[in-house]
Amino acid sequence: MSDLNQTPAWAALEQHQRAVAPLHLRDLFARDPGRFERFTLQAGPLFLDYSKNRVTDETLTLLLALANEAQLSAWIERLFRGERVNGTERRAALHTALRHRGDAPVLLDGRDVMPDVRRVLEQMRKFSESVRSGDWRGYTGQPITDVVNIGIGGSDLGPAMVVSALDADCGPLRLHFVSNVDGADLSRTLRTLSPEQTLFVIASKTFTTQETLLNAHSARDWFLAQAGDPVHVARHFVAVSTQRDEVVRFGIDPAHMFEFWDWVGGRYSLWSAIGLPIALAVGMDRFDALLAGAHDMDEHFRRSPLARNMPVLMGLLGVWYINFFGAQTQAILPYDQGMHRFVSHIQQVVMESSGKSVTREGRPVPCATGSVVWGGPGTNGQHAYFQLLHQGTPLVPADFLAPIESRTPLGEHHRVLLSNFLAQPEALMRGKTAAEVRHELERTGLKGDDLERLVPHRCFSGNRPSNSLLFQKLDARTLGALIALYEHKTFVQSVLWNINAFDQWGVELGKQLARDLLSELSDAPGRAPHDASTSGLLAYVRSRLSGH
Ligand code: G6Q
Repeated sequence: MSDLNQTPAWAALEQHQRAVAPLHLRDLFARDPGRFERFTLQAGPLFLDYSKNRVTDETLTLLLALANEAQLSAWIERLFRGERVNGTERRAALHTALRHRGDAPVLLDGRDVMPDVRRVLEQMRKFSESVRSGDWRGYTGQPITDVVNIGIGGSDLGPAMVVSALDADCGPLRLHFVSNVDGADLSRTLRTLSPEQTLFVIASKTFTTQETLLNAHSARDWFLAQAGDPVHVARHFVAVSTQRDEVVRFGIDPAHMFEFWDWVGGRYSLWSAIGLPIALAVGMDRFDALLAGAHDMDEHFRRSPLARNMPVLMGLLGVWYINFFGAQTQAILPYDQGMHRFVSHIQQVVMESSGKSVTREGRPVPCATGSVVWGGPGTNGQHAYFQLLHQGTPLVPADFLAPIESRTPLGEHHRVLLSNFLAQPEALMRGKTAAEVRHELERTGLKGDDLERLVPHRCFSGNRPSNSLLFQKLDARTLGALIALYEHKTFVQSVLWNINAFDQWGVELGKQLARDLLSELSDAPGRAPHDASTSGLLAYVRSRLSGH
């Protein structure tokens, strides 16, 4: 494929950007009473207002032309049809099969994957129901009260996010997530638990990840210190993995293994058996609703015309800011405390998928790819980093998300939350002119130099773009649609940049490097000489370690 930045569509967008850059959103709204109607879209439970973006009708036409140039529609079909879109690992990325509904087959190399998907879903249902109902007993005959998921990255962030977003506290089980190899993570969690009533889910696609295996071994030692006989491990340790042999090697009965497959990427795996802690926390019916919501979004993404396609529009708007305005970061700001882990999960989806600098063919990419995704729940951020959003120099496109209904009986809290959700994008868009600031200050009695000195500090340039995403309430189905929306948005951008969204060699590098240095910490010779800084640091750490 030829580089997209060499196409007429790209050149047209560059030229168009020069015309749009001086336009102020305030004027675009004033001039065009139909802007909100035209630049809003409903997809299932999600309502997107993208009218506060620095775009005109022509911008969207040109961005869609760019998408056509990149053959986006054909790539979407390739994704759903199980083609090997992950070229470097020669794998499909069929996470959409995990949430597929109905009886139609989903073929991978001519074989229907759905019987396997359904078999594992059924296994998850039986198991989660027996643990939740108290039928599943620990080694002393007591029911399970606490579940500890041990996993990292894709085997942690997704399930941990969904469990906190779906308000799992009301279920019969307490869920804990241990990911960091820093022993503080595991010991802090185990401190309050009783081995007799604790179930460990060891979640690892490869079952070779250093952090997870070390945490799992330490958890087993902790368990056996009380339980004594290793035969009891079977009632307290289950595994989620693609690697049966490794699971057996660890000592978990394969009957207690929940399988998934190499065509499921780690950051796209919460829909697979990696979602077991979700089913344990909120029940299999709600896990199923989560899958159904994601499937609704899959259908919308696959079937809607590009111009009325939510992940496509959000992806193209991202490209507009990253490639034509030089934006380097993007904020995600959910006005829902339960979504406090949402940003970390989407951050992984986006930054691991788009953090690439060569094309699918291995040539250097000719334009910027990806952006730093950050953010957190509103209103907290308003008292912290929003200052930079309002008055800083970088352009930070922001997504504001909010449920219309609260899940708590504290209705007044929710009205305050919603008023903030509405106020911030408006302020970012409108800004405040010098005349408005003067008028405001005069009303406080300030005048002359004292007033003028303050004016530049209290002006807001505005014209800062945002999307607003509203949904009735954050139930499982809606959350499924929201996560799938960001997954597909990320895929759209990868198609435009012609990069592989489904490999992660940078993550693999981290795994490799740490293994090598671990042996050197114990005085074993290294495989390759280090630079002076690393050798110096290694020697420093070694001397202090042995000094203890
Ligand atoms: C996700 C990444 C990465 C991975 C973890 C854990 O896409 O590949 O975050 O999920 O490194 O890997 P395992 O599940 O194999 O332990």
